[in-house]
Amino acid sequence: MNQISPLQQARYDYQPKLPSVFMESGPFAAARSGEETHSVADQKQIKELFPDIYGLPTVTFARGSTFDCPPLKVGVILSGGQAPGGHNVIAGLFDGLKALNPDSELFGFLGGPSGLVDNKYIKLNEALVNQYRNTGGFDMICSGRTKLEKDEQFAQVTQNCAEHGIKAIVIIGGDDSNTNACALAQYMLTHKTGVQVIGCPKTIDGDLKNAWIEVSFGFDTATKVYSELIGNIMRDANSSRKYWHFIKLMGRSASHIALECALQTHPNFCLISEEVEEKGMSLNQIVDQITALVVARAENKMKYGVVLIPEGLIEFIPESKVLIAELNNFIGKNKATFEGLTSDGKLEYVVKHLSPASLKAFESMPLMIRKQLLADRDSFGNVQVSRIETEKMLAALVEERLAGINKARAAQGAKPVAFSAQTHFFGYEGRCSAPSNFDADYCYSLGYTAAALIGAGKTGFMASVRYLSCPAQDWEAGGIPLTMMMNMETRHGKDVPVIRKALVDLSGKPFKTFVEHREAWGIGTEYVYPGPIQYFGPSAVCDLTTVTLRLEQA
Ligand code: FBP
Repeated sequence: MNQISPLQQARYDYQPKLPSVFMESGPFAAARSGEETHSVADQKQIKELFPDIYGLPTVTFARGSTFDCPPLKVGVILSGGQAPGGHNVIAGLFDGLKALNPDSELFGFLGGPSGLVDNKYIKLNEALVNQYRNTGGFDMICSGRTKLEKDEQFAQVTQNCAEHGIKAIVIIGGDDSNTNACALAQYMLTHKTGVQVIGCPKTIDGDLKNAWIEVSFGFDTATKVYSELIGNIMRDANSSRKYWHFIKLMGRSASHIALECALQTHPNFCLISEEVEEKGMSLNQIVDQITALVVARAENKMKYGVVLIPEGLIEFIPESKVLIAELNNFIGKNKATFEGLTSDGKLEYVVKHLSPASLKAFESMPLMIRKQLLADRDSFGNVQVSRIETEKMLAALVEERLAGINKARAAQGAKPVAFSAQTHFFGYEGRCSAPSNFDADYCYSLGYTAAALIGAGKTGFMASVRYLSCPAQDWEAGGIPLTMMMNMETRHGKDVPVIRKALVDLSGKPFKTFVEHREAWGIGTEYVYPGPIQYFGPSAVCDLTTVTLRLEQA
């Protein structure tokens, strides 16, 4: 065991808060059924694919009385990217199961979904769980990105569950992992295995949300960590007054992280991918906007600034989206030839086959980005947009644009606009941070809710904890059928059922608040320096939720 820091030692003693229904009734709370549910779209197809889950009513826990619960054997996996609080979901699940029956057992399958298929596990006991309470990371049982979606895999999972006598599986993951949880739940029902499947909403990206899942866990902590770092950079920029900082922020697709960080710190410029797509903005227009701001600030003697860029941006710029689709398609079809080429050879090969519009978009990008678009591909041959250094691309393009402007200024005898850029990418810095009090409480409550759903015999549900901007005791715990979040989408040329990603709502309060202020933040220096996450002290400081959640629930 590694040496433990004094802070972590103190965090072991932190008792996460639970909704009052669990404080009173433990996991024996009564599962009250609500309204019958429907999927967000494509009801007919979703119903046909998940006949035993579709339409099930939502569940809310109310005060209940103890019932005789047999010892339960339950398996748990962490799936996808790390998010602060995962260990507390497991701790809440463990405590909930032990409260249902002290002889219950929890199997932690290792390395994500593949552990469940390959039967790699450890049994979680009190001593082990105690070492991970209120800690960041997923290292207790680790995570993985194997897709659990084929019948052969489901059959293997069934066999493993039968071998151990496992009656329920909890899948802690994002939209894709919970889509797979739904398919597994349906498989278990179709084959009458008696194994229940419950999902828990995880992802720092914050794109797994709806009226019942107000936020996925990890978003709160990760955005606080990034906002602290952005605030520190802003203070540096405002002290030295010589750099423009271009900061890319994680978030595979949606811009929730960038928006939340902007609301917390008030940068000079922040792109929201969803707005870029809606307005059909080109890369040139984006560069023009940033350049205009650099010039305007320089005219006010401010040679510095901070720009936030969401990680998924490139796929939301219409011309780049078409380009990426063409590249994915072409490279996917010519994988063998493509992989045999050098980096320069790849460039020559693809330019011969792009449409004129995509060729123009491709050639407008700096060489480094063109190479990145061709270099990093996932197992399906798709470009991994998270590895595209858009922060460097934008800084380079602004510099190029300014060179032209400065040439014209020189001809008129005007002083050049000074511009010196620093680039950053904040992502991994926040994913394994020790959970904020909010995430520690929320995650523990989600795990406890999952145990209560298992005790109530539910399957094909996602644990839900609502009214999160209220004090924890007023939170409402329950569950929703996973089918409620689904629709049909085309993936790799096939129509498949998936949980719909929640992108930034351009008519929602968080985005509107940002729009109201962005001009003033652009030309002024209204930076906010949030400082580090606080774990001890006044509740107004320690239990603060995100600005997004507060605005959404105001
Ligand atoms: P999940 O959706 O699995 O939670 O992961 C989100 C994320 O953190 C994205 O923000 C990022 O693009 C991606 O994971 C990076 O993945 P990897 O850890 O494989 O580099």
